[in-house]
Amino acid sequence: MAATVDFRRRLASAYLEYSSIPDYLPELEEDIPEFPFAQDLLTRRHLNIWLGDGNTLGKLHFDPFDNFLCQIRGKKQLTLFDPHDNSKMYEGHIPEAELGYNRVSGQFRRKKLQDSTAMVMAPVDIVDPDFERFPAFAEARPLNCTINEGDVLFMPAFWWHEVQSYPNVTEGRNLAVNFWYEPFLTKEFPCAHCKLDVNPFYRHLL
Ligand SMILES: O=C(O)CCC(=O)C(=O)O
Repeated sequence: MAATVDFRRRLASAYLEYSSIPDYLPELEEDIPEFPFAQDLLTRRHLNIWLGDGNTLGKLHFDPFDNFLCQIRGKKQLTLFDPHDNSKMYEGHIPEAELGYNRVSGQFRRKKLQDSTAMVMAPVDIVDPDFERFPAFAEARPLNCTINEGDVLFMPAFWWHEVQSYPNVTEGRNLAVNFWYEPFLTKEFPCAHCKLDVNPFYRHLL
């Protein structure tokens, strides 16, 4: 569970994100069958739930898994960048912070920094990029995509994505699940300058 603060819109949201359904909500798993074409081809590593009030912003990052992101309630607008643009993205391993909320002041304060490097983030604000600090980003080409209820987006591993969620109008929530698979194209990780290649795990398919 994460508390996401969207400073741009001055909203604080509770967001159940990156949460493993088999670990935390196993009773749901039988309602979420895998896509047959993927089941026969790819090896599933995670099945995650993403549940919030729909006012959350997932900052620019990538994950080392092939991803089927399935939108169930609300919608998500994604900005995507090809991993071949990596030299323009200023890849960094920005530790996530644990925040404490002060009810009296209504302020969040940083309690500690996590030491995980699982999250690979770009420091660039894609809405208002600072081209003096990040000049190469001017050459990166974004792809924009919206997924609505019932849509599934296939996002190959290492594709950069920033995700703005919006609530479903009648229920005021955003719900998605995603299947993360062992990636078909992979690279050393974390390694900003390494190139993608066929994952030896799948060489038998070639
Ligand atoms: O929906 C979000 O807030 C982020 C989703 C995401 O990062 C993912 O599917 O890998």
